Amino acid sequence: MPKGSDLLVRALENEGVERIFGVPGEENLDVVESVRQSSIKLVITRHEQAAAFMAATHGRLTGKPGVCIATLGPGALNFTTGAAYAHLGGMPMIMITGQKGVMSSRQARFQIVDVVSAFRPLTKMSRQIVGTSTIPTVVRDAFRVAMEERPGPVLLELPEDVAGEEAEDRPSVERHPIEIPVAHRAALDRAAEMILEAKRPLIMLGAACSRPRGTTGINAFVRRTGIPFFTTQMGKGTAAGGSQQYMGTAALSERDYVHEAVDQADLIIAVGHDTIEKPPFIMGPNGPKVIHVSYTPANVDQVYFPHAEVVGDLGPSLELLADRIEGKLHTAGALLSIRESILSRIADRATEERWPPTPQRIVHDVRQVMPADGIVALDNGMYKIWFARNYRTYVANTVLLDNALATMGAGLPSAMMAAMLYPERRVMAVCGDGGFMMNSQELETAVRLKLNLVVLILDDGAYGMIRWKQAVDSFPDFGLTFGNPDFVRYAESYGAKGTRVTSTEGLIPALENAFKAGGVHLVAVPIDYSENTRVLVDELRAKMNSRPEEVELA
Ligand SMILES: Cc1ncc(C[n+]2csc(CCOP(=O)(O)OP(=O)(O)O)c2C)c(N)n1
Ligand SMILES: [Mg+2]
Repeated sequence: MPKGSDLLVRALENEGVERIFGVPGEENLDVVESVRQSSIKLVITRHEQAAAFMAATHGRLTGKPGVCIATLGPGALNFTTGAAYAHLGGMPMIMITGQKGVMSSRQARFQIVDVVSAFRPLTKMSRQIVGTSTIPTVVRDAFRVAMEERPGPVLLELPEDVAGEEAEDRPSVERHPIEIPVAHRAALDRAAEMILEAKRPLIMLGAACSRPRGTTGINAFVRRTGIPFFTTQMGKGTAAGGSQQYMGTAALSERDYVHEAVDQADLIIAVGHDTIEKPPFIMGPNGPKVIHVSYTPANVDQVYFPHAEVVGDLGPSLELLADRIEGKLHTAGALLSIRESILSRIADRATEERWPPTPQRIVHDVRQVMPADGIVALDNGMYKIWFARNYRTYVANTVLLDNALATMGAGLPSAMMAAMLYPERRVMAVCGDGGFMMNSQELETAVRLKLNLVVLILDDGAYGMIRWKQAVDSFPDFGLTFGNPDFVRYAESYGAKGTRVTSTEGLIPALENAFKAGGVHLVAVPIDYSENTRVLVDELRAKMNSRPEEVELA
């Protein structure tokens, strides 16, 4: 007779799960044994947080939930940041946590935390499995809830006595495809009319455009309409960044060069925008009209209150919208005249030779060693602004950044997941010295899994972004610096390779050699952050006559 844990693992196999990430505790041991006897691989991590980041990134990249496992109490609570990351980022994920027996227990309240309640605000669904007979349906439901728009995390708590209990043999619930409905004809007509009336239309591609299902329809819409576009940080690459219609990426909320296009537009078609992102532009009473096109209706916020909505499956809905306007748009390219001046000022000084290298130079050099389909996974720090703003993307999901929870610590685990899924592509984690050390223990996991991965560490001996904001706000320089380990020896102690870059022209060869050598390779480079103030404060202030304290980044 099967046990509860066998039914659970069988249901996971039925969902196509290939790996489970995590750190088991004694309450998970029946599940671990069932996994051992299954086709699923157990990937042990060195911290539950990293397992949750990996599972979430699996969901982000494939559209299918990644699965992670932890014990009760302390293990489960280590999932909280990963849950929030998936919840805000719209990434499907299933967390499985253990619990003491519910039918009888000889442990009093030892290690017991109300995990199901703790995760309610961090998930789409959080529930305990109370008996073996419901396992097949609960698991199927959990996967559906996690995958449905808007995707996100689900927590299932499996008490150890339910896991170990002999169960009636029940088949898993069969999966069937569900197509997302397409936008209503009336909504499409209304939007088409607004677009045809616009004199200076602009498209914005947001986070939901990065869903693996949708990118072809988005590309075609941009091409067929001829309207210039910009992207949010999480929408990068969703229509070929090299196309002649790309106007830039909104890394700041206002006053950047890309906002010259936003300020002149009379209509913005906001495709797949999700207000969990730091606002890519600020709507005001006198600004452009906005049409929201996405899988789900818009949220109304102080800075985002669209005038019309087209809700439905993105690709097919955009195709129907393009059918209505293609060839009739006589002013589609009105804003293209300012494209060159925006892009050239953003690319300014990208090849400067000063030592240590500037953020612009590092972004430029990383782009040189990454093929079009290479994946850069960013942690959170000052450099994220520079990569979002300056790194050109040609393929969706080739810059994995978190402009939603914006947590430190996800750079390395998310890069590891990308390397597992796409072993044939170059994958690089780009981390600050602060964020890297938050999950650096996973270097051991990466080495054990024999991943090919380059980890670029930007060494400024500080929580640089906060230190910079402190200076911009005229506070004294205080409390934000630290010492670092010797990154080369640190890497070597894990069985990885390490290189320290000692000249600006040495960065590209170091990265090339690291990729060519294969395995896990850490490359540390110092960074000159004086450009933060020169460009993001002084230059933009001079341009817009704005006050530095209005620049909101962190
Ligand atoms: C988990 C977490 N803690 C704190 C913050 C606030 N924060 C944002 S950026 C930053 C500094 C990042 O330092 P580092 O990783 O070294 O990158 P740098 O800005 O120095 O390049 C901090 C503390 C955060 N976003 N996430
Ligand atoms: Mg730093």
